[in-house]
Amino acid sequence: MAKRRGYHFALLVYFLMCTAQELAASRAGYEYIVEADAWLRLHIVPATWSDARLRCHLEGGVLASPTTTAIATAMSAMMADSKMTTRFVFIGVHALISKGDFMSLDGVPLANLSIRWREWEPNNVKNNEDCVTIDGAGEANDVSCDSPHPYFCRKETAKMTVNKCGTTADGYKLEPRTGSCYKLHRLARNWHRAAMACHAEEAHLAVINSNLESQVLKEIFAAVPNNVIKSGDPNFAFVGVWDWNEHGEWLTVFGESLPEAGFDGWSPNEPNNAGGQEFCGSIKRDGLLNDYPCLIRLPFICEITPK
Ligand code: MAN
Ligand code: CA
Repeated sequence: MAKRRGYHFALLVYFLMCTAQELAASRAGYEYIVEADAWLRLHIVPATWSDARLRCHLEGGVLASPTTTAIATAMSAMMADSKMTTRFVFIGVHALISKGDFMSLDGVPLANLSIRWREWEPNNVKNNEDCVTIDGAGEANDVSCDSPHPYFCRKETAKMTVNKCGTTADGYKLEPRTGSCYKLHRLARNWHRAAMACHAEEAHLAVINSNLESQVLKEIFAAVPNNVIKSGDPNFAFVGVWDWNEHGEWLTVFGESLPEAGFDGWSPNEPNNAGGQEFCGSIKRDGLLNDYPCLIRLPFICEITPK
């Protein structure tokens, strides 16, 4: 009898392990590569190498390189499974530090990577090929860093834990008064980069839908003193509204007008389009809206709205 119970227990454990594996197989666009104990994501929308590098970084990962044969094999398999129309995918290998000296982003030299060049490559066409793609066969080619290609990001298992805000990104806190999670980024970015950072964290630039939410953001901003804002004006934080047509027609990042969104509280004397270039939305430390130049860097607030 005891033996039978043991058998059933073993079956149960096996079943639970299988289920856990299934769940672990894919998360936030990443796939678990068992042999490498790492997570890979193939971004199929082409980007320049530096935008690709930034996107991976903002996701908490790195533009991936085939550092082992297990990773190289997984990359080929993912490319084969995808619906891409292009053949070449950026990896983290580059020669931007020293021309011709290809290395991964973590400094591993070419000789120690699992890379095979295509015939006649690398050839540094026009002396402008400092970045590297691989094709479905896993063969490498040096290409211009400025031409867009799909790309691979890699994240370590330790950074894949989903928190109660539903993201693997850290720093999000649930606010019971609105039911949303928020994060104030202290490293300043321009408005579009800020939006990109939020999306990389499965969030969006914060959208204020009520006086209460304006009050909540005011408190979140107040908790971050001026001297811990890195490189931007500490008196403003970007949020998810913009004057998309540059004619004073302010919309949220979800396309609603401010009255439709439920909050159009501008700070006194705003919007004033100071300097004629203020087409992106921020809040002041009073929690009220201010128009601000899109290209100047500010701290910013991301939000995850519960599903
Ligand atoms: C001042 C005001 C604001 C404006 C900022 C830009 O604070 O004129 O309206 O957005 O400067 O730095
Ligand atoms: Ca303004």
